Amino acid sequence: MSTPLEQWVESVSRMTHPKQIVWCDGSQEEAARMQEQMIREGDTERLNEKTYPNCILHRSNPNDVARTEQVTFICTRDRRNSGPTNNWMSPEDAKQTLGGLFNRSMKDRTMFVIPYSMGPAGSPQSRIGVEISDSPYVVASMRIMSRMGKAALDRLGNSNDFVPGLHSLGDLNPNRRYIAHFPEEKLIWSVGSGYGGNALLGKKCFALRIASWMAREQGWMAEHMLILGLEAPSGKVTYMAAAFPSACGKTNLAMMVSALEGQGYRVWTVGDDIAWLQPGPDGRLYAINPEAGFFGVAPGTNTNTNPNVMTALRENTIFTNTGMTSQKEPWWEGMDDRTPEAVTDWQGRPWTAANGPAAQPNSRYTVPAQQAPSISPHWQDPAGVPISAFIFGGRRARLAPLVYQATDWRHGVYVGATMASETTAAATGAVGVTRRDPMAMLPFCGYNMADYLQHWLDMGARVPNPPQIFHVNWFRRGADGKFLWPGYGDNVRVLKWILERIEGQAAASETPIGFVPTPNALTLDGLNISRATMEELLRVDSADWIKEHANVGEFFAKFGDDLPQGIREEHKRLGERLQGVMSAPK
Ligand code: OXD
Ligand code: MN
Repeated sequence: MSTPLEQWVESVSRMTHPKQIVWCDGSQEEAARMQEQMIREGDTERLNEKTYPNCILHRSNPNDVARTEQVTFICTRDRRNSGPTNNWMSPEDAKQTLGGLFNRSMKDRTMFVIPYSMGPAGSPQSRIGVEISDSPYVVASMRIMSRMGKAALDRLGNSNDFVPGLHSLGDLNPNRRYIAHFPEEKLIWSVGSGYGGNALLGKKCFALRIASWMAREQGWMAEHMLILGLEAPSGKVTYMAAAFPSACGKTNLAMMVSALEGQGYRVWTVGDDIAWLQPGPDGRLYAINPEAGFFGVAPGTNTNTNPNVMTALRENTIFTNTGMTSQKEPWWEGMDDRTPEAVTDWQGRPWTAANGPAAQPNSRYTVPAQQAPSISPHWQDPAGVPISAFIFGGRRARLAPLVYQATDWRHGVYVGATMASETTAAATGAVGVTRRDPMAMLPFCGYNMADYLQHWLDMGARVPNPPQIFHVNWFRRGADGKFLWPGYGDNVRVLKWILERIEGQAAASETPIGFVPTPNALTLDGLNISRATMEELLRVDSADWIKEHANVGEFFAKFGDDLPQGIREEHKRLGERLQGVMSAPK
């Protein structure tokens, strides 16, 4: 009798006709074979063995460098359950369209069966997935990003409790590219792209889109959040989880070298992109990082912005679409002060500035989490870590102050639901446009976002001691267009205020949008920042917020009657508070 997994593999092989089938075991030898195959295929080079041991540089097809949200579908039987913010196709149509593209798509290729666990060994929160792919790059990347191989297969045994994900490169034609999710069947089909977010199916497709659906069914949460621990001088570590849209600095914040280390404040990394959270026996929310590696944006990463990752990525790392020096070292804009001579650009051509940047703006490093000097001793704790604060944030040149605190859970959910950010290169489309992105989940929520917001409200009632909720904005600019806040390691000053608020200590003034620090409440020792700049960073401009409130109203209108009552009420109350301030005697 064959197992459910064997039956699925057999049915996929009947559809895709691979040259051969390889079951991946996750071993070192297998990883070396994948590297050799990629190098033979001509899109990958080995980097300098002395300075970057066991590192490779992969160059993708130039038309395949980011997530493609316009061809990402949530295929529910009833269109309503996919909601107004997702693309929808009926499961039948999706299977027919994609089925045509999978038909014989592996004819001359090897089909890899990749069993993996999202979440640490022994954690009741961990889940098994199996990806079938014809890309050795996917195998090599999944080995870093998840616990891949024999242990996952052993844990699965004869069970059918796994999320199947089928991936084929197809012909990489953007017109024949589809990333389809069937949440009712817990199934993923992706064809026509080798890009991480489209092709490493454990990450966005499973750990966010399918998992968010499972989490709602089962009473937990799957969120686009980093997880960090802030150690105080007493040695006590307080854990926080933060949701920022793609390429807004989650990895840098999670791995920060604190500017207040001399005062005993230190940051430990648990995860940089995804958190799975569930209520613990003590009435708090506990988070695990389902991933095992970091898939971070390279440009702008350097020894100031993220020294920990710069140390981590000196071995066993896959670089994708960065430039390369004549010494066969990876290079990207903003890596250091030098402009090395004779750089090869991300498309393998001698780099000249006329051809644009040496590194593609969304070029990436894929590195084992274990290699980060800041990795928390608890990052693989099967029970997870207890979360005391949720932090929402985005890129806002104006409007949002450096930090503010919601008044309670429901208001905090509203703050998350009204998040917005100026877009970046992590997804295809225009860069720099403000887009509403509730909880940074707009591209990743596997069901109707109105139901997702209701699930957030419900979780507050289910967790007696929920995290307190904050909002940050590292990206506010002055009249001269320059950033007002130094960011990076100095962001610990904001985390310290958050910690003190949780402990009921730090000073704040109440404004219509929530509690904002008084100018003296942040620890600014060693930072050269004027009082006027601090005031500007913390300013709440009611006239601007009234415009924002109207804009939020337009966004919420998309959900019609499905918008949860609790969100509706918070929206109304914010409007009243803002009007109250505007009409108050000056
Ligand atoms: C990512 C993304 O790669 O959010 O993490 O795009
Ligand atoms: Mn992300």
